[in-house]
Amino acid sequence: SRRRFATLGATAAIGAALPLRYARAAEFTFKLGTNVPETHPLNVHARKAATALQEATSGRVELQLFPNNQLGGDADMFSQLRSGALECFTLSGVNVLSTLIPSTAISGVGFAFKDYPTLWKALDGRLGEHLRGQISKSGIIALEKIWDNGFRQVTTSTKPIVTPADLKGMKIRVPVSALWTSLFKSLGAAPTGINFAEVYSSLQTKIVDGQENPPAIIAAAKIYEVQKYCSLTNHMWDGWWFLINRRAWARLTPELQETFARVVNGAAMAEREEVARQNETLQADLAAKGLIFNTVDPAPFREALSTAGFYKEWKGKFGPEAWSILEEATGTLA
Ligand code: X2X
Repeated sequence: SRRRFATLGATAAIGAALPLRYARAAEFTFKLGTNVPETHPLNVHARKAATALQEATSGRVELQLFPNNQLGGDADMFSQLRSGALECFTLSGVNVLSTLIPSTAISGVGFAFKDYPTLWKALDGRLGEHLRGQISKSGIIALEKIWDNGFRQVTTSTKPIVTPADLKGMKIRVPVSALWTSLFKSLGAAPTGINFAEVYSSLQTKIVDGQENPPAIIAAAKIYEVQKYCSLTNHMWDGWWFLINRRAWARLTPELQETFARVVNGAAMAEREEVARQNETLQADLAAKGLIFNTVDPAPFREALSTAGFYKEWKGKFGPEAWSILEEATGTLA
């Protein structure tokens, strides 16, 4: 429903809250929830997308950003997205999305992607297409370009992780996800599923001794304040799908849908560049803040996963079709 403010001159408060050129309420207001702090490139580029979208639609479409779990944790935001209370949510396919659609976790298989070129080729290609198809079957729209979170590294308050033996029995936080839990159990650790909103406090109060995330998150969420070591395990890559409630999406005209997708996918591409930059430069900053880094040989970790039957189990769960699409990009995983 299109709301016009004929007496805009008299409604100074409303007019003042909007840029002058768009001095009327937007026709479509979409809220976007994210689970990471304001300063993370995900939010920086989502804000840029909001401005670009307003310009590209002459103010007809407004994207309102709610970063840092302001609308609730991952599980809360996901149920709001499904009910339509929240129009947009950036969510990893390996995170709570996989509690509804188990197949979306396949991009998080341990040590699957060796580098960024390999993974963008897969996620912007056949694997991404396959995953968006699965998401769409559940009545949720996923835009084409996945946003970068990054290659994940283990941080702890107790000791550096050099070999799988160092993870033995370690209480480590993972997102709420069967694949993530299985990965760390297979490596001998004692993982606990916790939404990102509670990660800082659970590290601070020592509910867990460690967690795993890329440098851009360790910096934005100030995880270095409550952790001492960062071991460069690169054990998996993760990203965020830009998800949209199907009924909200259907309210946009095809032209507005096209503009929305173009602007948001463009912002995702810019975010990828920024995250890649940060993940290269942040180590020095974080080291200066006291985090102690060590490099890790991935071979014994991959071997431990094979020995524990991790690849065999997940190949069975995802099924031969999805697994072959993954291995088309990564080479044989065993
Ligand atoms: O929950 C996490 O650790 C985070 C922020 O990286 C994800 O969204 C998967």
